[in-house]
Amino acid sequence: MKLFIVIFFCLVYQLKYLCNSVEASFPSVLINGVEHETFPISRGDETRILREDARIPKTRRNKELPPAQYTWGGLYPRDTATREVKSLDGIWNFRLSPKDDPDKGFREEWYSAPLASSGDVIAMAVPSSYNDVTQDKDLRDHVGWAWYDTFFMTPRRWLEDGERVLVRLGSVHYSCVVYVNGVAITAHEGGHLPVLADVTLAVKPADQANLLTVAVNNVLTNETIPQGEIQYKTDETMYPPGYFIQYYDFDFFNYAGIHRPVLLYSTPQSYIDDITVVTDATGVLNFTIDYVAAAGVTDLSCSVDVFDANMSSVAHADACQGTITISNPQLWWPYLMDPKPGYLYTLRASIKAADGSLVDQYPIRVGLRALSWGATGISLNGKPLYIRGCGKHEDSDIRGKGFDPALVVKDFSLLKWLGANAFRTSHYPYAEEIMDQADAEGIMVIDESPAVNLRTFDETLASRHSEVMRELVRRDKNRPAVISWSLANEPRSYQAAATSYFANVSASTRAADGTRPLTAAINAQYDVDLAAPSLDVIWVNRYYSWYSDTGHLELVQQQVVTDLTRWYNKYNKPVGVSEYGADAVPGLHMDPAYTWSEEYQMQLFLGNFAAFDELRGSSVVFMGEMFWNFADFMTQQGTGRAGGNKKGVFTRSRQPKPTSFLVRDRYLNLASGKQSPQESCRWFKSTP
Ligand code: GCB
Repeated sequence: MKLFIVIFFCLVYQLKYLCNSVEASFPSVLINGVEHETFPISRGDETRILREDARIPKTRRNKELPPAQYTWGGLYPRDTATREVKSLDGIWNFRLSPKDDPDKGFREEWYSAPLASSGDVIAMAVPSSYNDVTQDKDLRDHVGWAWYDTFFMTPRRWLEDGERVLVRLGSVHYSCVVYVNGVAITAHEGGHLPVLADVTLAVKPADQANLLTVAVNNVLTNETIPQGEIQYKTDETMYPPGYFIQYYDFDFFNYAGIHRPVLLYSTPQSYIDDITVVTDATGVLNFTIDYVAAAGVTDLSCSVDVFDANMSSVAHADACQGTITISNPQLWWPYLMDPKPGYLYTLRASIKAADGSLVDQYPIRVGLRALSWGATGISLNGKPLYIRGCGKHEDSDIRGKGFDPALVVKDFSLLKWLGANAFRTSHYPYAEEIMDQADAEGIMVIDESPAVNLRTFDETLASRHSEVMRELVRRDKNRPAVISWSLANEPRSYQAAATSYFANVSASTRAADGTRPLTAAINAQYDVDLAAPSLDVIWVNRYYSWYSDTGHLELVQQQVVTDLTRWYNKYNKPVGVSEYGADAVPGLHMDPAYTWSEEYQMQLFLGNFAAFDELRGSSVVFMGEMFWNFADFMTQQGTGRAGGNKKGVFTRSRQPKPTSFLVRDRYLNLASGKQSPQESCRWFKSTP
């Protein structure tokens, strides 16, 4: 009875709390000609907007930036015969704009002089999320603008040679404005994808330092991808005036900051802008080189050289677009499908002047492989694929979502230790350096957009979503490891508007790349979901015995089999499980298995394994299994999360939980086909 009363009062309190959180609707602002919903900057439901001219200072106003600045991060900066790269990573200066006065930095023009001259600064690591690097709760939980700056020098020879000078930020979460010497060069919306700023006209002579300032905003609204919402708490008897929170319902911490490397680089004035490669499994390679000619330059020509892994030349063509055939091709294979997985050739594109002199040169890594899909499943180089993988996060202690090469190496080492051949970039595009490693190690990738937990669907969001997909495809289209584009994770795809929304986003993504199947990780039920008709293959996230029938491990096998069979029977498309799992607190043991214990996580995995084996032996085209999650990760605070999400088979510091040994046993057996995967882990089961 006592418990009942407590629950009743909790519910009443919760309802009141919810009613107090009103969804504010904000006027929109124009940022570089694009309309954006703004964010809260004042108290209560009074809202002020950040004026366009506050974001983009006078010097840039009325100067149209080329649209590509917003959607194309350019080829990854590399040192070549014609280009040079300098890293700007390190420790920068940093200051938050006050939460209740977010436009202060714009009003006071913090970008016009070093941040240190307009107030206090702290040291901030780049790349890193800013949230967890100090002991300051306000910094961890900040909502709004944050300011970074640093100085850089431009090498004299770049200027003497009249090179283009660019700054590229691998990802800034969520939106940013980039200034050089007080001039706003570009603005970008969306984390997880590169931001490119052509600073040629903004840099000073070589003997003078340049000030690079980056204003970063982490606010998520119903118009951003992912979505979020600023909620004002207007009951001043319960909340201080103007109190608001950033609400979001995806299950990972909304880390913010400059998350990936910042590179300063040069290219010639006429430069290679993009390269597209499509291969097959016979050694045929179709290529297209897109270049931009400097004003007045007309007669450029292209050539292509292909080198094997020892950098011996294996093919050459003189064309900007064409087909070359590599004899005795060494195909790209996934890990454990061939003794030499991840074999990469180098395709070096060149553009030359009329006199034959080299103008620009850029190499990309290419894997020769053919991907096909249809009612019978997915095949690579003519062999059926079975996906053994997991969902991951870019997440670690202190750095948050900041890129860390040591972590990349460790994670690939663990993926291979597990015998995994794939991961999904849940729930946003991962760093290009991670994708490079996937190509090189033969780990297949389901490349997911940042559209996680979409709550509403409309045309504006669909066009933003399509734009993000085009950016993602353009960045990753040449990667052999990418075997699928995932449009979204757990959209509320039961809403009527989801039908046209997904038809629309699928069509624009297919137009950008028709060489890979489209998918999404769906959690709606098979009879109400409206996204699947627009997809080529269907992945579902399923938490039987965790979020439903909690504690009833005996139901897992039956429920997974029933569910997946229904999906398959309805669509006759390949199906797979993109998420299943249970939280396990490292070191918590309870036998018989009890929720949150390591035993429970193991038993739940075993139940799923049994279901997957049953499905594999049935008429269902079951394309693979991906557990959730590779490692424990940080989330927003909540009563269902104990210091973050504990569904990792590794801890956040990448130490094994017992389940990782079960997975390893199964995946290695699946890969070798030596023994039934279930056979090998029978001894773990508590019921014989
Ligand atoms: C899901 C989500 C993932 C969550 C997971 C969980 O379905 O896709 O982001 O972390 O469930 O642990 O609840």
